This record gives sequence, structure tokens and C-alpha cells, in this order.
Amino acid sequence: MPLEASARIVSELTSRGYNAEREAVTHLASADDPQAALERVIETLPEDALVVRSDHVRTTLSASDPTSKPGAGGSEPDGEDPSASTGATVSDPTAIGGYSPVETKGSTDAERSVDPALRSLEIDGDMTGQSTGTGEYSDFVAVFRDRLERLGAKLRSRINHRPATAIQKMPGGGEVAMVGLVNDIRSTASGHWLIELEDATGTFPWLVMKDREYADLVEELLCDEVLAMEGTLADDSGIAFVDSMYFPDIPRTHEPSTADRHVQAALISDVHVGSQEFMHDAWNRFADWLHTEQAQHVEYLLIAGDMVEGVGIYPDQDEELDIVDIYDQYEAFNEYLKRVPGDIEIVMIPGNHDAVRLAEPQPGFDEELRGIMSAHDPRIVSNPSTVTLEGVSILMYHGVSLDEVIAELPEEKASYEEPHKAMYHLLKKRHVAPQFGGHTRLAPEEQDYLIMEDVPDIFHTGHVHKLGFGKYHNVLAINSGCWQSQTDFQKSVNIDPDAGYAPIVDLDTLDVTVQKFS
Ligand code: D5M
Ligand code: FE
Ligand code: ZN
Repeated sequence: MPLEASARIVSELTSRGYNAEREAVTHLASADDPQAALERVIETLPEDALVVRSDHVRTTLSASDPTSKPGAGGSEPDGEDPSASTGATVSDPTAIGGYSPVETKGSTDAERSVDPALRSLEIDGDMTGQSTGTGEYSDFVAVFRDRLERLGAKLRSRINHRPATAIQKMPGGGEVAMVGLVNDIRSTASGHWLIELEDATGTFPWLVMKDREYADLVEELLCDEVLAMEGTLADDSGIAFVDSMYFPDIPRTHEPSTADRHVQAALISDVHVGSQEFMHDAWNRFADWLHTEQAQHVEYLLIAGDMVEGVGIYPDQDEELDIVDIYDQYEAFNEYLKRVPGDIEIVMIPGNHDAVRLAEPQPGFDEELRGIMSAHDPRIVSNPSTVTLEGVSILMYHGVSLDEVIAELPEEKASYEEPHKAMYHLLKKRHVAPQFGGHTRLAPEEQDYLIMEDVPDIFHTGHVHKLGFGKYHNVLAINSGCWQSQTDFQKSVNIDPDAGYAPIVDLDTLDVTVQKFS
């Protein structure tokens, strides 16, 4: 189907408030008089329908008798037309197996193979509605204990560790190991590094000599991450000299799962509807592209936060707002979602511009906002959450901690130019936002929802508005770009955003292709 015809139909349906399945659009576009067909389909839609479904189009168009129901132009096809709109060539849509081949006129027409029965989508780690934290000191203690317990479990089997208080009592000169949270990182007057580790019993200082191979790793460390150290106790047992460091990490042998069929997911983030810089044309091109044959295997769309620009997020942000009311921003976002094919499954998490609490984990949107964003019936879950698509697990996290990783680590290890490399460090630490008290705000909960308990097959973040992807121990890390052109702030600090790109992942191979719409 020519892009133009489908785009026109999608536009028309969207302007009337409807979201449409791709097969429905294909049917309409291949009708002899698509406009008349569209009118007929809308006339017969149930009053509460939000989505124009292929079944409905098929039945409406095949039921219509040209002699008794002339179309808008008065000249209906004479029944000999081979298009799907006559119904004659369409197999029984209720048949087991579901898929009805669409007979079309042009050889370029998409043969849709969307069969919802083949799909599977599971969510893990969604803490929406599970928040128990009150922000009390005891909550912070509980969340760090949980972090040490669970990430420590990934290290304890690898070394002969001792609690901090037991180490203090050991005789000097011996071999020793400990699992703990990084409490403090200091350089000494002589250029060595002093790292204080904390466990449930107390703290113990570890010295990394500047000329040891492990010195290089010190610059990767963030406060509050969990790791293990092994070394030699000083004669007075007051400090230990580090020989080895261990991170929870992703096993090098990790083998990612893949889907059993050729199916794709588009991974995007940072739409920023409501900003003057929101790129509506690029978005519409993306949505129109999703209706084309080239995109027929894209059956999932993941959006990793910052749906809207929000209000009062940064100083002077209001000067660049196109829509000043937060609810109006979500209404507008919902309109843009309508252009996305109705048969695509959407999963989304909030980001720091969204109207949920800023502290992480961020619960999914409340009922009012869900109501506003209902046209496409997206799955709305917390930041972070893991979504498993046909066996492929994708850890979605907005990415505020990436600013911190990039600020703290040396340029060659993490930079805005290569955001995926910053993600590698989070994978190595098995935590999406290790450092507490900096950019990333933490809402203490009974458990640490920010831990990567299981190894994801794909790690998807956004936030820094730069596109980058790569593999770390076979885990595909993707930082999606954004749909917002450069803001004044970004100009002032030289952030050149990657705007208007959609990375598409083959779930059967984990290969990535990037589509550009700007
Ligand atoms: O963040 C987009 C990127 O830009 C992210 O790396 C933070 C940074 N950013 C954007 N505006 C500001 C201000 N005003 N101060 C500090 N950092 C900023 P996003 O979450 O989309 O705004
Ligand atoms: Fe953003
Ligand atoms: Zn953000």
C-alpha cells in the first residue's frame, strides 16, 4: 500500500478520535473508494469504540451491498473488484489460526501476518501500587540492607568473605575478603585510594595502591554500589591492601533468549510532547512508517519515559512550553499515540518529566492520567520494570542515573556520545541507580526495586537524548534518542540531541536497525 494512502487514512481516523489497526488501514486503503469506505466504517462503529479494528472493517465492507448503499461519490465498485473490500477474497476471519490474507491490488501491498495469538508480553518488577515507603530513616536502612543482601548473594559464593567486625579482630598479615556497599572513596596524600566498605556489622577500610592493576577500576566506582574485595590485612589489622575486586556483573557466559519467530520491537523514549521543540513532524512520519510494509513485523513499542515535557522540571522551562497545562500535554500525547497502529502493543514507564513522583522507583501513572492516555490501551508500568516479549526480557529504565555515571566516570568509560557504555557500568553493578544522594533521588521501599536481580536480554534506557547501542557480555544495551530538538539549556551546555530516530530490535536475533524520521 502506498504510504500516502495509508497515511491519509490514519490522519483522517486520528482527527476523528480513532486509533486504527494496520490491517484495518490496509483494507480501507485498498477499497475502490477509500473515503466512502472509511465513512461507512465509522458510521457502523460501536459508540464506545476507540480503535478501528480489522474485523470491523472487514465485516462492514463485505456486508455492504453496493446497490442499496451507495458511497459518498455514488459510484461504488461493481462487485468484480478483487480488493478485500468486496469480502469475496477474504478468508473467514474467525477461522482457527486467525490470519486472513489480505488480497490487495498492488504487488507492493503489505501482506500482514499479525497474529496476536503468537504474542506474549509479561511484566516483572512493576511496583505501581506497591509503595510502602514513608521516607523514614528505617526505610533507608531497609532498602540498603536488601541491596547488600541480594547483590551480595551474587558475590558471596565467589570468595571466602568475613563480616567487617570479624575482620577487625583477625590477626594481621592474613588473607581476607569482604562483601559490602561502597561507603566512601578517598584518595590519600600519596595518591593511593582508600575505599570504605560497609556491611550489616560495620565498616572496614581497603587500600588500593596506585600502581596496582586494580587502581584503574577505582575510577569506575560509585558510592553505594555493592562489591567484594580480597586482599591482605596490615600488621595491625586496621586496614587491608586490595589484591582483587569483584562486581556482581553479568556472567560472560550469559546467553540471551530470543523469540521463536521474526518479530520486532521499536524502543523509544523522551517524546516531550508539550515542548516547543517536540518534533511532531518526525513523530508523524514514524507513526506513518509503522503502517507500512517495511514495519509490518514491528509488533511492540516500548517508551522509556518523558512522554511529555511536564511543567516546572527545570528553571525557565516554562519559556519553552508549547502546552502549559500538564493534563493538556497528556491529552496531546494521547493524540500522537492514536497515530500508532492499534495492533501494536505499547509498554511505557514514566521519566523525570512525567507527572509521577520524581524519586525512583517511580510508580506508573495514576488513574486520571491512564484515563487520558487510554486511546491506545498502553501497558503502563513503573520505572524501572522488566517486560518480557516472546521470551526476550527487556529491562526498561528511564536513565536519570546515566547523568551521574557520565559525570563521575572518565570520558573514555562513559560519555554522552556513547551512552550505551555508561549503561554497561550499570549492568556490571547490577543496579540501575547505585549512587544515592546525587542526581538520582531514591524513594526507600521495603525492597530495592532498582536491583537487576536477573540478567536482562536487553537493557533499554533514554533520558540523555543520545542514541547508542552495543553489547555487554551479550546483553544488548540501547539508549534511545528523543523526539525533541535541542533546547536552550542543551545549547548552553553543548548537548546535541539525537532526535527523531527509532531503533528497531529483531527479537529473534537481537539485531538492531535504526530508522530516521528527522
Ligand atoms: O534530560 C535530557 C538531558 O539533558 C539529560 O542528560 C539531562 C540534561 N538536562 C536537560 N535540561 C537540564 C537542566 N536544566 N539542568 C541539568 N540537566 C539538564 P531531560 O530529562 O529530558 O530533561
Ligand atoms: Fe528526556
Ligand atoms: Zn529525562
